[in-house]
Amino acid sequence: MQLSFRWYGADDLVTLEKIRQIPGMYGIVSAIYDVPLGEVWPSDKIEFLKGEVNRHGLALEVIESVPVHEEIKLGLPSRDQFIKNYQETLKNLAMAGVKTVCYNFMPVFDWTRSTLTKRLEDRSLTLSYTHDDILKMDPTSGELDLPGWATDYTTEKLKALLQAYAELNEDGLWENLSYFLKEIVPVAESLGIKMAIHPDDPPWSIFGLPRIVKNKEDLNRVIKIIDSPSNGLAICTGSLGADPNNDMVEIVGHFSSVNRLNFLHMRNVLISGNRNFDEVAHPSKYGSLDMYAIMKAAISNGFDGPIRPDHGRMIWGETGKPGYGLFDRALGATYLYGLNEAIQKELGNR
Ligand code: DNO
Repeated sequence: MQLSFRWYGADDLVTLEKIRQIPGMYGIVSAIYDVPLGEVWPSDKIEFLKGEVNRHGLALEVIESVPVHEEIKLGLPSRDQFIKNYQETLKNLAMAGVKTVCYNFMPVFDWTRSTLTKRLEDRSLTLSYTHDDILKMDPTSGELDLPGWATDYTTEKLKALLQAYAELNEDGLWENLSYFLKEIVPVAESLGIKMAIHPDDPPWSIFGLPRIVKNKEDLNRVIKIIDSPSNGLAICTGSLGADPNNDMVEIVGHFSSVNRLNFLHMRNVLISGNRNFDEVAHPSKYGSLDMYAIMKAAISNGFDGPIRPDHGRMIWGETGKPGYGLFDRALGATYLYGLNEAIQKELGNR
């Protein structure tokens, strides 16, 4: 297991100095944040990032994410140029020793919650999702602003995008994912990079947008588009696990056994009703997921790749980027480290 931590670069309140002090920490998961979406990430910026991370005794082997331009997802003629740029970015990343690249294929909006500051019983603050609240929201109103969202759209542009996706529907989105992967995966494979698609979060349609990476069937369909270890998955337990029909132990075990689990995000969620959930502390007892069983399914089926604690709550008065403070994620990392040690010993590995 390569224990890793997401870091948002020089502006992140959580510094590399702090991250390196978390027991068992191996790698940083990061990205280049100051290159416009769709453009090639220049080698000098990547080398600089790698230098910073390495200087703190940490590895830079995982990128999350190289974002996929909306025009690729929509299948517009301009996609070919954006795909070329993506291939160039992969080449530059491979030169710097990057081995895993995470991405998603969610139209317009990345992860979505109805509140970023729900107070749990222990007084910590957490991210929470209530489907009825989402149904009442108008994403084009300009009032909504979530950390996972692109914020530079005008209302008009957003309306046009929503309309274009409604017309595209799920079948069209699948075709466009297929087109993208057929261009990207062979390049990634030749560079020794493993691509890892992140599932939709939450794993159902929101705002009438098509979403296609929601369950085991979808994940299977993705990996069948091209059969290559470079066409793999970033399984996020908190994303897929918000749907109780997704058996996370089975899903993680299966994709680990077929060598398509390229990256693992460990987060626990407490499902409180149909399409309602809170993000909770990582240990199993706080949520609906059996984190031990999930870890064991991954490891006993051969997974030894990058893993990171996903979102944390805000505890001990910390403020900062929603989901990405230091304290609760560090506790999560230590918990994962402990699970790994116990599981490895159980399996007789050390
Ligand atoms: C949420 C994250 C996602 C993820 C992207 C991957 O906190 O897990 O934003 O990074 O969907 O492309």
